[in-house]
Amino acid sequence: MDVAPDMKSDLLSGAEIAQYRRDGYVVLRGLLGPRSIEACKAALTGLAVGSIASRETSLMYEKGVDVARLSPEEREFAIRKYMDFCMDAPALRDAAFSRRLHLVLDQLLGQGRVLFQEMALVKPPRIGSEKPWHQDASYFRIKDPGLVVGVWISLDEASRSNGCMELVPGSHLGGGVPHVHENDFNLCRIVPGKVDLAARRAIEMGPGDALVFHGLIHHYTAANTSNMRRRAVQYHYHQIGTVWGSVDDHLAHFHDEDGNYAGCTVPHGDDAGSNYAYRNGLPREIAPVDTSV
Ligand SMILES: O=C(O)CCC(=O)C(=O)O
Repeated sequence: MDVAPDMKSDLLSGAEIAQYRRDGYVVLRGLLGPRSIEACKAALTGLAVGSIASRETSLMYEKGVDVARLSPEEREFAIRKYMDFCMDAPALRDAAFSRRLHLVLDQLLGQGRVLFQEMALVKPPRIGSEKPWHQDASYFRIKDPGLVVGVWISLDEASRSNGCMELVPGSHLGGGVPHVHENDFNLCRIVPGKVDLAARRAIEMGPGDALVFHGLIHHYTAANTSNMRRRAVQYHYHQIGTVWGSVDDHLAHFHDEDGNYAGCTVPHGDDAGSNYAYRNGLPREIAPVDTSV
């Protein structure tokens, strides 16, 4: 993307670029301005209560919730995750296309990428469950995980008490590590002992702040036991020219000591017949939008 003179201040400094290389993440404060934040929150509410039609969006609920017994308004507070909403909710698509974000990603990864996945993680007060330690690249059969970046944008204050992002700086440099799950793909986790918990860092963020993180960084969010909401949207991008591969290609990055597949893209455990179907992301071109307002 060309950089207009008035946008130069949006660029990362050399030190911040070096930090991304070394630590595997960088925080962009105030990526979304107040109007964009409100529009994103209103879109999530609209999708939850049905005032915005869900043509492609899917909703997942916290475990143990009897959705049929809840009113639409109550349902919003039982949702764990929204997926595939960009075509239904322009405000959420605009956040993914933030001009400043893509100037920064051009700096970090080179020019040209696609948005291939979107989700919102909205840990409801008191019942929002934890997301175990994992590497996002364990979910994507991409041949070079270094060409994938995750962007997690907080819509509320995110602190230790309501389940902010925690990560291990520099863990992306160790490559893929084995994961296990019990046929709940949201609970796919790095095998015990492979996360350097002593080095974990909590990244507290305000509304509109964005965490840009490498596809191989070890990260986690705790359960939300507080009375505060913790809504966030998360987008994944890969650079143009990224090659999607087979399970065998993925096994090259994610395998156990015996060489067995240990990524998060196939069902395993005692229910290998679950209805999970892996699909590559949907590649959408970026059309930059000003989200600073
Ligand atoms: O926002 C969260 O709670 C977890 C986000 C995350 O790491 C993921 O979904 O991969």
